[in-house]
Amino acid sequence: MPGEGVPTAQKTSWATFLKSIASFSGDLSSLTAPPFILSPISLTEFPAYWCERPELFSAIADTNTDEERSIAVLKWFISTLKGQYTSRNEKLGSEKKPLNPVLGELFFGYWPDINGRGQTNLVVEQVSHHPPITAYHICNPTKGLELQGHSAQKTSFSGGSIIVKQIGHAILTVRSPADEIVDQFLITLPKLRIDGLWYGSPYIELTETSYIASMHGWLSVIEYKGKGYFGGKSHQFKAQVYPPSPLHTAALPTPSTTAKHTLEGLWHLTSKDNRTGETFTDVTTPKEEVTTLYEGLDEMNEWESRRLWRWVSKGIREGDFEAASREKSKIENEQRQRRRDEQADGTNWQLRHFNHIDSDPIYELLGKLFKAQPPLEDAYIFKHNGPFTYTPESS
Ligand code: HCR
Repeated sequence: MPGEGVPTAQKTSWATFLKSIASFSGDLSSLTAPPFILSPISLTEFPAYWCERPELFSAIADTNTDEERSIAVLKWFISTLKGQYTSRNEKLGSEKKPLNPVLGELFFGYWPDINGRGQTNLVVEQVSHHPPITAYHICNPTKGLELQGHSAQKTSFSGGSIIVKQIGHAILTVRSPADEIVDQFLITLPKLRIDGLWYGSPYIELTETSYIASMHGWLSVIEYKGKGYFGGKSHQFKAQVYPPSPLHTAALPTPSTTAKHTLEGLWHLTSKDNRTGETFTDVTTPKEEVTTLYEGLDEMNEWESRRLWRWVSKGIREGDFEAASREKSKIENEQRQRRRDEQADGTNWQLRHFNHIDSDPIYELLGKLFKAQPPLEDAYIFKHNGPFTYTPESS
């Protein structure tokens, strides 16, 4: 039934919200949404989804060949999708509108070293507010793994759904114990469709194609389909892994035209290797949420997401939306004042953990494997060399 997921008192504001998004293109985060659809979690926490199966991330380093490594990267990537795109439905009942981070907002976390997999550390910084851009750095120094990326979104409305084009990419670097680069991967992000709006129960479906390209010429092409395709199931994918062509040189990676591996299934449940029939991914087992370095909010730095939004989140969680909105206005006004002060002083906000570059040379090179669009992209490079030791003061 239309609107059945919407509380009676909010049906009118939901209809108004839907009308406003139907004629809107750009930054959805700036639109005011009815309370029932608000999430108490900021977008700066989302990069943690990349590592909620830390053993699959660390397994990338335990491979012996370029081919094995490319398959391990694909396995880890597919296994992150359930967390990235369905966890709000599981936790909060439907997809929700996350808190829109302020410029300079931070999130730090880690996954501990268990059974020799090494500790994995996460540093996130909101590097732009308008448009919202979130930069992240995930590293497992013991295993020589480093994932660096940024994420922004461009939204439009089509056929009753919100279409979200993800802007940004991630680069995964694998290093030897002697700190030499063994492999590098360019990871692009799928397009999202937010369905179920009419019913007030939004959920994500992934569409079109994303790519993982390695510096040795291996290329994974991942196609996403939802209900109505290949037998009508939600969250389907088919990944084809192409080996490097014999003509490939180290300077210019080129994949062959025939795939060597095909992996297929449901990204939120299980998938199989088509050739062997063996299970490829299985995300039906529990995942491991990130641990924040300091548990108590008072111990955290004032820019850390959970501390910064604490009263807004409390209001949303407890259904006290007046308090949530009052606290949100305080944060927004403080931000506006900061920008005015900077303008008056002729200064600019300085990023703490990332440097911006206009064009990412790794994106540019590895993007040639699949004719990436756009052919050039900017990037945010982690400032700290070697493992970064976090303290509330250092943030
Ligand atoms: C589109 C979205 C904000 C961005 C979220 C991203 C793309 C962020 C990067 C993560 O790695 C993956 C990810 C997952 C989320 O699905 C996606 C969000 C879904 C909704 C939200 C909109 C800004 C809010 C729309 C409001 C709706 C629910 C009515």
